[in-house]
Amino acid sequence: MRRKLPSLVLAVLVALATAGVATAANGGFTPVEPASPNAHHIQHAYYLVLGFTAAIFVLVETLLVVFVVKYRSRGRARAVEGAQVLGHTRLELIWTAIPVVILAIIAGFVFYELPNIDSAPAAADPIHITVEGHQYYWQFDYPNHARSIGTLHVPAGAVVDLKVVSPDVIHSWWIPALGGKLQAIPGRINHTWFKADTGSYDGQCAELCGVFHASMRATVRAESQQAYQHYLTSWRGTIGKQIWNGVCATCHGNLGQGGYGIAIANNSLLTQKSGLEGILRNGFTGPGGAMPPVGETWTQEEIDALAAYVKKHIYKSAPVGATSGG
Ligand code: HEC
Ligand SMILES: [Cu+2]
Repeated sequence: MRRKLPSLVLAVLVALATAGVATAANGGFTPVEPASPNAHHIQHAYYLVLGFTAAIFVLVETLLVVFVVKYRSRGRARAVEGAQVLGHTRLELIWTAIPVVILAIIAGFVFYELPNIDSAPAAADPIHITVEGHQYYWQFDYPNHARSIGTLHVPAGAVVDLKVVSPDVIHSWWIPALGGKLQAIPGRINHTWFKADTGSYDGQCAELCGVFHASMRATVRAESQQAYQHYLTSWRGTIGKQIWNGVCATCHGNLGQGGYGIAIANNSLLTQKSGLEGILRNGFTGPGGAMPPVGETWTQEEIDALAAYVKKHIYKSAPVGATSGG
């Protein structure tokens, strides 16, 4: 009895600690709350699999504990073997058949849900947006040639068709609340879609694409039709800032004070548009590391907007003697 008490206390404590996790919002066990029909259908499949695995887990663990107790040694000498059991045809058939049935149900259900995950609602007249994965940012092109970096603006409730591409390496587009992952592969065009409820949904590149993969976040903002239209007409006013924050700051720091990329706040290239354009379009490697051709697909207008922004807001903005990168 003296030896059982500590293990019992430990078991209860472990049970209490994990119960908290299990009942916390979402518990970390289930996907984020879906906000698009395809994400809803993915979640249905998830819950079906979770149901079976949870039931099997409980069954196996219960039997394990029951058997440990029931067939304990009861003072039998260590070297003496317990009763030997040889085969049980009926039991073996059952535990072969049941998994086959379970797998067939799961496969059948997934095939049943797939069309709803794969294809957008037929009647809709979708908005076509191109999603371009870059080292290390997401760029969005809208029907009227508007563009945004990092944040995708869409009207809530509209069916949005996404054309997912990449000019450099493989990335993976993933906003969990709005559906599954889709790879952005150089030389290929992939399609996915969503129909988002009003709100803001975060995601992250889901394919290791280089040192700053972790900074490759994306937000989808599903807003009113007016707010969406407003972005389409006003994007030029913010694109310089969007590029700085979404692209350059990842490596050079918010104020150009340096990080992975060198400190550039005092770099006179920030005031020379053509020189700046050269390194943005072609990238370059120096003693301070490699800068990818982050601006290879930017229009002249965007380069101009960025050049104006850095000249005004970044050049000489960081404190003198701020850390230089390495
Ligand atoms: C993936 C990281 C990364 C990103 C993103 C990035 N840079 Fe760089 N950048 C570097 C590195 C590394 C260097 C230093 C290379 C060297 O000189 O050794 C550099 C150097 C520079 C220089 C100095 C060039 C010189 O010759 O003195 C400027 C100016 C610059 N970057 C501007 C930008 C701007 C503007 C952006 C955003 C459009 C940007 N960078 C985005 C990594 C990056
Ligand atoms: Cu990526």
